[in-house]
Amino acid sequence: MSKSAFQELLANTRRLTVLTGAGVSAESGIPTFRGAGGLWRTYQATELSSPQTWNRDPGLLWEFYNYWRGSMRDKKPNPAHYALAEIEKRFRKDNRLFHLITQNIDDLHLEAGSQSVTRMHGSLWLLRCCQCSLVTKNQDIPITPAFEGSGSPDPKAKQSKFSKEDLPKCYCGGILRPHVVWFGESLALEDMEKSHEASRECDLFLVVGTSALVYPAAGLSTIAKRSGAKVVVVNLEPTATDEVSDFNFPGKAGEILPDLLMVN
Ligand code: BJW
Ligand code: ZN
Repeated sequence: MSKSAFQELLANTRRLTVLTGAGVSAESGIPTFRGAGGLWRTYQATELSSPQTWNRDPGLLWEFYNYWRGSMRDKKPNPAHYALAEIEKRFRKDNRLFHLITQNIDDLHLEAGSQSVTRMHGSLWLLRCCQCSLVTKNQDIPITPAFEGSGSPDPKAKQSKFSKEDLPKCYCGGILRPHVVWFGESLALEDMEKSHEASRECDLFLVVGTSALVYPAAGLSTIAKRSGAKVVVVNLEPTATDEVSDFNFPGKAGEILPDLLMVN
């Protein structure tokens, strides 16, 4: 499929669903998970952020998230985020349906103006109480005064020991954790339902900047394909989605999307 064939398809699309991953935020300066930069100290970020680490040492995990929140604070949406927000606006204006499913926890799609968004893996800026499950927005850096200056990613950094008193607390007294989804944890039911529905019901499924290795997100393009949608991939590299894709646009999302979606 050439760019013009894609654009003709887009013009005739009634319902567009987009799935994004870490690659869409790479040009905002946020490292991807499985690329260079996916390490914190000697830990692979995806292995560190787990229910097992949380149960063993919540202070260590908060040290990691404290660092990550600090380094994300000044990150801004890039042309890929803005292109997706603009195409949504155009679809709305024409009474066509649009939904964006993101695996990212950085909230940059929302900052760019996207409205119909499912954050499958939660948000770095939401906390959840381990006792009463209340979810609250929180942008404090440091997360509590005890974490001031902590969390250096340097492998030689001295590991601090945090006590229960140092951790952020809910009004009910329970400990607060990041409202994100770790491996082995279930996604919120409403997010699962919305993602499945948007994948099943669309006629064009656009997959941007994800390695498509992590389920259930990785299975959505197959659901879309089996339901009759055209599947189109924008990625720097070949990915697992290529097995079901109708066409690939290789390259950087921030360079390809504004042009492909004709919003530049
Ligand atoms: C660019 C670019 C540029 C770069 N432009 N492109 C079925 C089969 C097998 C296993 C399972 C299964 N169902 C569930 C599982 C278990 C597990 C899983 O999938 N394991 C696999 C590894 C095999 N899934 C889960 O546990 C999920 N829970 C669940 O399903 O519950 C029920 C259940 C549990 C257990 C068993 C069975 C059922 C939960 C998954 C949670 C994922 N969480 C994380 C961490 C979030 C919080 C945090 O970070 O602190 O989410 S892991 C991490 O990976 C993060 C990401 O959202 C996610 C996906 O990564 P993504 O976005 O694809 O990033 P990368 O780095 O992999 O790829 C970047 C891509 O961008 C690359 O392709 C680049 O080329 C590209 N790129 N620059 C365009 N400029
Ligand atoms: Zn609580």
